[in-house]
Amino acid sequence: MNSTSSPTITETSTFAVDIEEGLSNYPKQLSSKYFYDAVGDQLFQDIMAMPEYYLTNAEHDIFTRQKAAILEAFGDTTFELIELGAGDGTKTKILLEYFLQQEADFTYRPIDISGNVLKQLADDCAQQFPKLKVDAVKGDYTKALSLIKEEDNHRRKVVLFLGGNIGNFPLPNAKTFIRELATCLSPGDLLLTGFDLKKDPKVVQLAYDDPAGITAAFNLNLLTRINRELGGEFDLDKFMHWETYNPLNGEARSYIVSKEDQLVQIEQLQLSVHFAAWEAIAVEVSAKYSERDIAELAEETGFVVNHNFVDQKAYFVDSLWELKQ
Ligand code: AVJ
Repeated sequence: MNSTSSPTITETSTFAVDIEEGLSNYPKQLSSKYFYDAVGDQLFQDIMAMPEYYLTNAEHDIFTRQKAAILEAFGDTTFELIELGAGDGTKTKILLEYFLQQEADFTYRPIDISGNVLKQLADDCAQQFPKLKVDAVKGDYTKALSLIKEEDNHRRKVVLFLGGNIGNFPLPNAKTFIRELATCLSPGDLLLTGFDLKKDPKVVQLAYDDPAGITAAFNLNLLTRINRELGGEFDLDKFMHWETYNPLNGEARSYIVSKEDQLVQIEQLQLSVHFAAWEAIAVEVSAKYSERDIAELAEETGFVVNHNFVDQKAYFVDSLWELKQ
């Protein structure tokens, strides 16, 4: 597929099944991958634009200042550029533009759970970079891994996993995921991962609990989505957003907390969910790393750290790894 066609729509939706399971568990949990419906996409754009959410600016700083060093560290200008959780690709476009200027020979394969942003990204790329070959695929990370595995045109793969998306895995799960990713790659293939660094806990806390309440709205929108798509009857006034940052394990975690004892019907699941007063649903992990955590993760998953590209405030690192023999 080239840049002028629309993205391939490959659905791996298990929304109803996952929601039913998550709300039947104790403690209750819902996956943050379901934040990204049309409203959620817009709210995430708003989050990226707010001053407290430093991650976006930090990675923007890294790419603007260090794009030449990044391409140079690739060591080669022919590759397959695969992006997991590409989103709107605003920051990636800085790299794409530079790689094209340098006449790198590559196809860009963005994968994202949200069809809306992916379509936007493919259209933007077609507009801005008419020569760029784009093959966009809608899907979650499981889908992404199977695509990477199937890819066998013998070009070196460069996998982008930017923006702190890896943070959505608690540390042990990140290890499992990267190991699985490694089995889909060949020695010498590269992985560029964005890690949000451990920093002043107040800075982290504010990024996920902003005074304007945008993050709260983003999280609670998941209940609205359940209402709309599954005939749920959540009353958003009876729930609240809660955020904690644990500086020891680096996990920022968000919860949706029931403010009272209540029963919520979800028609399409034929489910009636009981919440005790102050019972919480675990919804998102956004893990933060130290450079040592990053080095250990690379070591334990079969990679060597080639280079750490850090922003000026030392808030964020894009870490380039190479898969060992
Ligand atoms: C898109 C996963 C990088 O965890 O920082 C932002 C999502 N959640 N604010 C993150 C998010 C609340 C974000 N990632």
